[in-house]
Amino acid sequence: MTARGHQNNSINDKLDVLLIGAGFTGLYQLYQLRKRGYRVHLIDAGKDVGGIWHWNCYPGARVDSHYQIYQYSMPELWQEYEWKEAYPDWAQMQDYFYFVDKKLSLSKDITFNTRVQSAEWDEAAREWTVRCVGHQPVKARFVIANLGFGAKPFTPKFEGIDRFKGEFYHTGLWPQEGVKLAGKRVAVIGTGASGVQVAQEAALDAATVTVFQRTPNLALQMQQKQLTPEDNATERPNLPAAFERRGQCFGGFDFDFVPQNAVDVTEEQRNETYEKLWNAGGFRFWLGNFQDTVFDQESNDHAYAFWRRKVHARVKDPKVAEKLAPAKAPHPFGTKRPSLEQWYYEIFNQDNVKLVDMKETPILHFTERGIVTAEGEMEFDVVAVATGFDAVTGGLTSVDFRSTDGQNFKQKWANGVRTHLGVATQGFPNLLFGYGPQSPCGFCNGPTSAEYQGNLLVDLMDYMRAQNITRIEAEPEAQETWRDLIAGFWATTLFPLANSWYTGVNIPGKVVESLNFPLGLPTYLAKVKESADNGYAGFKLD
Ligand code: N01
Repeated sequence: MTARGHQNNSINDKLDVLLIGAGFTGLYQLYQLRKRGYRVHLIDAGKDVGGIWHWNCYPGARVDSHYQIYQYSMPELWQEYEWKEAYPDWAQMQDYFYFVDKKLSLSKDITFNTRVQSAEWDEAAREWTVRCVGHQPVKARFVIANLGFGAKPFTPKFEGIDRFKGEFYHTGLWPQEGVKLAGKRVAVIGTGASGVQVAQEAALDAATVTVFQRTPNLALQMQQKQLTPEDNATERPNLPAAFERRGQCFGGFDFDFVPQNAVDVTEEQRNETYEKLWNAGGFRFWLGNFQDTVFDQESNDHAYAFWRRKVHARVKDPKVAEKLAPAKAPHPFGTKRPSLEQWYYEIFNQDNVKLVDMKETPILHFTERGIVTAEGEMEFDVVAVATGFDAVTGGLTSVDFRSTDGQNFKQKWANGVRTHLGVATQGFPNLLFGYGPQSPCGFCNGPTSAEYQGNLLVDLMDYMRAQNITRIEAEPEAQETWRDLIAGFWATTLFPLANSWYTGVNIPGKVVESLNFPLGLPTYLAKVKESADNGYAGFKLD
């Protein structure tokens, strides 16, 4: 994989559709809309295609979905591409995006290195004027923002951070040229998916690794596998069925929950199922577990106890094991996104790896040389800040999109997110979003959502074109119905008991609510179909 240079295509004509974001979602729409004859162009702040896989290049960054379903379903792509690992790393993902770009000739219709700053709606002309850094304003009838859920990295305000003389990087803004960790004293702050991966990788050759954990990650075994060309060839005939299955499963994977309650089977049956799921690896112990796991505390306790036993068996020091997998669960299992790990727990058996429990010994402040806790100063060469994102809404609230009543998304959603079907908000006509707030987003495998939601958006464009409709806006009542559906369901689950980016609680001052559509992809698709079959009910079209 080599870095590529792009000419900075400029946009001179009025567009039918301006897409923002060159990840799985935006690229799919570019391909589909162009094929259907729309004047469409895409803008991205990054230097190249890939979206989150362009930015997420920290050591150890790796996909948490197996490759079979973490790719596009277009035959010209999957019939040819060779995967090297069952759970590909960021470098392979970048390579995959370059392959997709080449096969589908996408980047000729993309302007890179261009961050969208603001956009205003012209009611008379029925079009958006979109302003970007380094480009003349762009006019488009429709804008589709495909900004992903991790567009806005979050760094807490650690005291004295400006004094620190070492290297300091947020995992979501990791330098593209890489950072050498070998032989260095590395701190990792945060133990979400990013923190677990970077800690695990750093422990291979860093001089020391200090992991600052506030909440243990209930991480699951990845069961990584290297793939030969023969493995790829053997698996290819199975891919169409796996792609098809994605639309039928809660999380857009090719497996679903066990249609049984954990509390309704014997202990022996339960453990047999757990063991099978565990050994199959990936998210199966989460999204393929008993159907009552995230609804029923007793069922959840069984899953947690099984998971805890597995972790304790791998960590030699019982005190450290207890910090990583405490007797009292930090939150119900599965209500905060588990990570996939390969040798994460074993790193704590190494002499050069230390776990700091931030609940007992929080970071007091930074110094020139490192970090001070109640136990004293620790010196570091590199600090990897893996503290997550202003997730799901952060992309939209960072751009100054102005509604018909002059508000931006931050103001509009000051009392909580409101959308219809997770694709549009009242007051922002002709502005649609993919993989956005109140869509399956955070609960859905990315490429699955890119295609299924992409099809919804493309079909909607086709419908409007066929009916000569030039304006679409979400209806306020439909937004309230959508919001109530989400909130009502959320309250029946154990999810509200966890502090996670699923609810926005990780960002100071953010409204705490379910930011994603939590009823699963099949229910989402049924709701979309219901609206489409009724002339896109819930939208005002004219
Ligand atoms: O972020 P996170 P992430 N002081 O928000 C801690 C996707 N993803 O970047 O749990 C100290 O999950 C925070 O602690 P706590 C994936 O969907 C995918 O890891 O709030 N610590 C937590 O440990 C994932 O879920 C992949 O107590 C602080 C961590 O920082 C999502 O992105 C790879 C703190 C943040 O965890 C986000 O993952 C990477 C503070 N002030 C990411 N503030 C793959 O598929 C926060 N923390 C491979």
